[in-house]
Amino acid sequence: MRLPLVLLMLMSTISCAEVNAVNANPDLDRPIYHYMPPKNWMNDPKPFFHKGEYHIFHQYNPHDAVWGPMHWGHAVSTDLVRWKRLPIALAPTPDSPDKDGCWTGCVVEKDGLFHILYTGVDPQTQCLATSRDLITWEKHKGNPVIAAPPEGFGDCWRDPCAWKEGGDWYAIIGSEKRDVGGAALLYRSKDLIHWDYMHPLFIGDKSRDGAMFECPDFFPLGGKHVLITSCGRTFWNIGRYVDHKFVCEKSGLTDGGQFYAAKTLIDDEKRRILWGWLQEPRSPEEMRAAGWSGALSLPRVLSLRADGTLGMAPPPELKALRGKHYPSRSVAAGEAVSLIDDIRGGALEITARIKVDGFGRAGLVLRATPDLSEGLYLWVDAKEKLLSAAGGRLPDPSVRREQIAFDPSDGAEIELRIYLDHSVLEVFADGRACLTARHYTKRADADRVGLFAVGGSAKCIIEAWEMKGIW
Ligand code: DQQ
Repeated sequence: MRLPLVLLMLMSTISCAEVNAVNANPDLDRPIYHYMPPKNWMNDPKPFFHKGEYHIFHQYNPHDAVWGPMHWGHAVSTDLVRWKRLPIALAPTPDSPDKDGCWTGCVVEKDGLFHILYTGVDPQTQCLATSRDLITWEKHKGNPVIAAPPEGFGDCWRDPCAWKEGGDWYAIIGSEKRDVGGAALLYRSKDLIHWDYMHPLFIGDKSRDGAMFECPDFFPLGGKHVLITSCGRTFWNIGRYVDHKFVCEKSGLTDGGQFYAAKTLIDDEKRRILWGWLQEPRSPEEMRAAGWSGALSLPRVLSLRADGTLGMAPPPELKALRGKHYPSRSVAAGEAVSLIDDIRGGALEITARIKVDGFGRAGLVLRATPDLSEGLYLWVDAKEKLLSAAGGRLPDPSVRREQIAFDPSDGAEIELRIYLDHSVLEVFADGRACLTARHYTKRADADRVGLFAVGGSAKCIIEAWEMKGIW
């Protein structure tokens, strides 16, 4: 059953007045085309697709702009671009297994009923809630459905990810094998209520992908299987799924920057789409002063590349947000930053095709002030074989550097698809590496775009669009 929007707004903790107040807020750092709750804290998206609707559930603290007692916020989109905020789906229940928070999990449909499997705290246990309409959720009376971790694994075990296979349901739960690495523990069930522990689907290596797995996600892609895990950063692992075990063949980072706890859905076009939590490298005081923290990344359409690595691309739907067009032009970049006259703004999509000759460093500066005393630098370094972003000044914009391995190979043209949304920068490099950075400013004139090249020369073809807000 569908509820009218007005009714949803009334049921929600979010009022129209609050939404309007947010729209009128002149905050220079607040994104306008990335989904966020109107105020306070969000993290960890949990995507779910049903009958033409993209649902994003997410961790949400409705009381404060810092992490706290976790609720499940909820939003829906029919076009992957514009989101409608929906009422809170789950809130902690006093004197229950989730009294201290409803942590991350997943949403599945079984026999026409929707189920959320999630982690209740504290202690960490796995709980179930059901719904007929994805809006109103009822917690299972017998929670928790999985009360304790198996022997040999730590008490930190959370964030179930479930799927149907044959006639059975399977779920992995993120865990840790002390002194070894993260673990994805595999369970099986007939009814989503009674679960039997089987064995680890996969155990990682703590020197490579961290001591514990948070928010695991597991799915088929292009004839292989992908296991996404998060520990400090979010990793992809591609391999084979054999006898209910995952055999990893290749791994890498989904993003080198402020992007975490990524999870996916599959839509009716059979696209596997990934979203992550855009983190906020700000102090609690700064987050409280802003009144908000965290955003949903743009959707990333996944593919298996010919070299066996993970491909990530922005979906074509994002073009609906394009406004004023800055036509394609060729610019030669030199040691000094050259600001481009006409391309300006806090919300831009930019396509930059760069050819780096010699072992140089070449890139763009965004959110630059006219005097270049501030700016967010994004560059490819052919010698370091890195794609990096950092706020500050040239030649060493090193205040906080985000980076990811990226080999431009000498003389080749690379394509950077850049999405700037005030404090958010998301970059897709050649469809094979992604980088997210956050950059804050107090200057309204920090809206310029420029190009530079150091230690070599660079030719750049650049095209841009202003981006419209989604609210
Ligand atoms: N965030 C949740 C946990 C998860 C972590 C708590 C990852 O369930 O492991 O807010 O960001």
